[in-house]
Amino acid sequence: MHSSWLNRLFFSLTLVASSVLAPLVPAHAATTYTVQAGGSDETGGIEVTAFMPDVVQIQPGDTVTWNIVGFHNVQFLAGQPRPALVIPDPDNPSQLILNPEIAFPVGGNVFDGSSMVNSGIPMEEGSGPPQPVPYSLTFPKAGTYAYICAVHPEMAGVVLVRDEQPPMTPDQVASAIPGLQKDYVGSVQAKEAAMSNIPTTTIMAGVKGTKAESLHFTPNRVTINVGDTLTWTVDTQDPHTVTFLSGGPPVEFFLPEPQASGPPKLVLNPMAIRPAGGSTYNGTGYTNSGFLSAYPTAPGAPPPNTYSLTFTRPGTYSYYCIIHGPIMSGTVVVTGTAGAAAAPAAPSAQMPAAQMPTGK
Ligand SMILES: [Cu+2]
Repeated sequence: MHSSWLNRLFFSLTLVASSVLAPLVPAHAATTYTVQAGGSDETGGIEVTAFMPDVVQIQPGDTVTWNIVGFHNVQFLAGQPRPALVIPDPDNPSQLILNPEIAFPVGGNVFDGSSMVNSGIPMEEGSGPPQPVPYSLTFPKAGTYAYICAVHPEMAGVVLVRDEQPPMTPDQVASAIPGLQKDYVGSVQAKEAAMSNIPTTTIMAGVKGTKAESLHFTPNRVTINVGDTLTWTVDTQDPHTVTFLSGGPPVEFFLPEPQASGPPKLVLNPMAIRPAGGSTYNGTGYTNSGFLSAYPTAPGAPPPNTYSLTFTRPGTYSYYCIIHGPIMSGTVVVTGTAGAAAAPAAPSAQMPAAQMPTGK
């Protein structure tokens, strides 16, 4: 009796309140739109470097959920400069670390344009295609909000927050994603197919298509003669290494250093990023290109985007990229007679210091 009377009072107050407030409140229920950040083929060997779709229009109060697929972040800079992906460790400038401002979350789950927010990078280990990791932001105010993936220089998006009805419903936005991903992955597959069966001494470390790139060496297997030199070239947004372990153990790219508080420091393993083993290879010893990138890693220096190695002994040699792991592997078959080639150059030659990444 008592409670039903209260209920009725509450109900009528609600009616009054809603009729008074109605003209002030946007005429829609808060809605969530899903955008995919990055993507993959079914093997994990081709990564999409796009937000799909890269422009989404919503209304004030709506939420965007990004499903982050792979090594990407979602970062709204809010007027701050773009952060460098790799920086000198403030506590020990002789080592390089993954910038914690990119690697780990910053800010909450509401973005009004006033200060930077960042999803952080999902750090999932494992083989096979990456699994989606969601990140959500609610946008209370109308505006035009640009954002980036701080890992991939060409990966950017915009959230348009407008009072009027958006042109696409959340379902329409979601249903556009598979087609975009297929097109971007397909652009890489077509390029790889065209490059695969051509005899060559030049190998692409990653093949760059339209808003996607491979984690493959292409051609993946080459046959050369003793004394020949192979050259690897990088033009992708991702950096790579060309690394011959010669039967040694795999090398970690990150050496996490636990901190007194907060997330670990992600130190770049010097063994991964520095060249080793010289300019010739006889099938033994740790031989590494060091950090290869299409982008300069030191002010005024050219990008460290090529690596050459001369093969001095017949055999079948496998190599891989330390940054991307076993999915990015290749094979060199060297034919001929040992000793038939000219004497190899001194194996102690070092790559120039300008090729070391500094995060600048
Ligand atoms: Cu990215």
